[in-house]
Amino acid sequence: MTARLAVPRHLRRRLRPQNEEAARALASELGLPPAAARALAARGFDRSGAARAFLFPSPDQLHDPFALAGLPEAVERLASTARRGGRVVVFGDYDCDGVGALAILSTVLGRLGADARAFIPHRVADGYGLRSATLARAMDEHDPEGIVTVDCGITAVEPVAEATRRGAYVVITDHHLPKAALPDGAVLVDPKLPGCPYPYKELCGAGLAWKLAEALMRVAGEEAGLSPGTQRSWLASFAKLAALSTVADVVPLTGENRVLVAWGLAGLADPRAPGLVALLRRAGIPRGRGPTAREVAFRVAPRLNAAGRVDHARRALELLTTTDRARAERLAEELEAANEERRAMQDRLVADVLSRLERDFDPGQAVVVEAGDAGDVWHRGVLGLAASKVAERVRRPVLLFSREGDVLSGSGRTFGTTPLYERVAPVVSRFTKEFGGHAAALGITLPASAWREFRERLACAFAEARDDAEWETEVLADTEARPEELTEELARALARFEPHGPENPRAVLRLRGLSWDGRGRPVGERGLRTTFTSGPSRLDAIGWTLAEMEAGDRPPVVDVHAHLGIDGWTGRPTLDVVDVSAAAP
Ligand SMILES: [Mn+2]
Repeated sequence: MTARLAVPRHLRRRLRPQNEEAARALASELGLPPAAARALAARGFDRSGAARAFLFPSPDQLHDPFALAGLPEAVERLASTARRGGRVVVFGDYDCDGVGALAILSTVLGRLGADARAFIPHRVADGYGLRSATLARAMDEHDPEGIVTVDCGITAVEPVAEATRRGAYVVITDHHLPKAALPDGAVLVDPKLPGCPYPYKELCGAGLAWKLAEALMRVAGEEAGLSPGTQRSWLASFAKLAALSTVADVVPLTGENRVLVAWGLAGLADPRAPGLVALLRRAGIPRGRGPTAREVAFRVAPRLNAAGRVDHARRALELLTTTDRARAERLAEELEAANEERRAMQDRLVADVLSRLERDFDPGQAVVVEAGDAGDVWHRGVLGLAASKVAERVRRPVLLFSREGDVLSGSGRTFGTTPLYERVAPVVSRFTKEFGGHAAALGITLPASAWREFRERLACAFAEARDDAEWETEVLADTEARPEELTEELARALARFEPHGPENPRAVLRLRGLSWDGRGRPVGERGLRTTFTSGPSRLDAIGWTLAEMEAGDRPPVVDVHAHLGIDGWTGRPTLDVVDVSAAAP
């Protein structure tokens, strides 16, 4: 690591506003340890009904799918095709969300009698989304009476017009932000459409496909010979797929998303489908329990995503839908190899970008924008992954572009809270219409001739809007706890806050004025197992980066921010340290 890239980290420590009165009521009404009740109240679950629903997520909390604008018409169209055994193309996306959504919707349409054909664009050859050329190919290949999209299409004005001109009906189901111009002549289902009364806006593509599947079952399941029990068991299997996709798509794990994920992950304790069995085994998830959201994010989803990154995502879709054990094993093995290849590609690109930045990164710059020639190193399939790795390293938003002929394809990832799309859109819209994304990530296709001017203007725009507070790391404590409160019972109550993800992080407790002798046993590369004390209390702790603090710099009296868990080895409540600092006076 060179000095140039040693960008300092700024920490901001904050305690969520506390609501003692609500916390006391929750503790007594729900029989919770007071610290858990304080954390819940501080997160806004300050009434017992809401708190109970949060602690015990269950499918009966899901909203009525028919509240989604456009959904009743979508169901009518698709159910009518299914009844007649008509053919429909389910058009998806090559990432884990798109593939999960395709698996759900093509399976349910097939069960209801349709001739459902899944179609996935190729990441590099076709590019993202419902494009005219890709859609034309799908129609030529399958000659369907209708097309239903999942996880894409809400901005595809021209392609939809072409498809309807060719006589197909089009149903768009998407969760991305619509632009001002909406596709005409199609049934549109997207919770983010202006005026859609649906109470929850954060579903991912597969979550939305699950809602559509539920509605289709309700309308057409019985005539297709599916008993209510069979329908429920199908929906439970689809929840497993929706859970993987929801975690993979990094959408907020709040409300309905969290309900689907909790249900699906619990269901994965008994995966049943041969593809899921093989996939979970390869990902090292022990049999008999479902994976955690974290395990899905780091071990399961990357394997599903790898297919589309290095080759074609259809292998991931086949894995999720096959009923053949031997085939499932074979596909899981292929995805394993694809994932290894993806990792190597990503490492090569990150190394290339970092070596450039070691030469000319200037801490004064507010964004990193780099391009390279497509090929082994600047492979389009890993631009986004590499951008987020580089962003973590230099603590700046990063955009990486791959040059192929006269076209640049790029992928951007933000750092901290910089609203990436908002910063980039006004600049990029001068050069191309082909871009989309949100606060955290975006994709851009640009004429190569625009590169220099684009890069300069973007650097200016970021410099003008620069706000270093966006790049600070916030340690947000849910509540302050006293050492004697750190019991097994509290650890169990806090475990009910799972599954964790964006907007529902693991609870953080703040402990003040603990004594520390600074000693401990090293764990892994940078970790330390240690003990804090407070009067008679001894608090076991593990800090995964704690050994980075030199032994001589360890203060004798500290404030600690930490999660509370049960240690797998000792079976005792143990602090999982987030941050240790000299005690505030
Ligand atoms: Mn998605």
